[in-house]
Amino acid sequence: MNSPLGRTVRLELPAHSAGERPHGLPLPSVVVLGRSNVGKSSLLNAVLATKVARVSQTPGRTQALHWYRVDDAFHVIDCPGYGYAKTARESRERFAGQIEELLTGERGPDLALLLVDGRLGPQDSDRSMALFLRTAGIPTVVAATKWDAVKSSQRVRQLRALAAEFEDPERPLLPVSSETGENLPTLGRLLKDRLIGRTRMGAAPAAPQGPPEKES
Ligand SMILES: Nc1nc2c(ncn2[C@@H]2O[C@H](COP(=O)(O)OP(=O)(O)OP(=O)(O)O)[C@@H](O)[C@H]2O)c(=O)[nH]1
Ligand SMILES: [Mg+2]
Repeated sequence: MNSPLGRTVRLELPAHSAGERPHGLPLPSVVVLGRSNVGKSSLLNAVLATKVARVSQTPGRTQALHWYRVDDAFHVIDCPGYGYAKTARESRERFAGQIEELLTGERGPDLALLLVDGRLGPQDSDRSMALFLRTAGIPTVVAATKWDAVKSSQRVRQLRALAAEFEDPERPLLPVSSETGENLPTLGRLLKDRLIGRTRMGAAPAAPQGPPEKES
């Protein structure tokens, strides 16, 4: 593996219940969040130059919080997606509970990578998640995925619409493609810079509402 994020990666824990996390001293962590099928697992594989995470055309592929250990230096947590109404209600509620516990529990992640679909306009569930992360005090990087599938004639307008909704001076937004590798080295460096040697500062207590479960 040869990536800007690290050299070795292994799945340390598929967590199936709230509060379940790897044993031992906690490492810095980045949580990967976004709607089902937005490309979370694909991006994780691409940015780590590996194939550890399972990918599927069918939404609802990732069915647990997958804790990946990178270089024994930090964790990347690949989450089940939100917003897919066909996932069984029980699973949706369990995933939402697990993610909420992760984001608002005692040791929350140091960084969130929020993925939004670069082909679509801002979605309500993504707005809710962006707000949730802000309220929980979790520094966030936003990536607009599947940028290869956005026509060049539409890119400027599309990026403007997403930036207006999700970007601010402390929250960069980067269009990326796991297919072509566009902007992945930049994203990898951005994540690593923000993750290594930093701890979560001044996180607010519990957020006022749970993370989004499905599209309204
Ligand atoms: N064109 C294009 N397709 C992509 C890209 N990234 C992912 N995909 C496709 O999107 C689909 C979903 O990818 P996943 O990585 O499994 O998505 P996910 O967000 O992990 O999905 P869940 O685990 O179900 O929440 C797959 O068919 C991928 O091949 C990309 O950069 N460009
Ligand atoms: Mg996945």
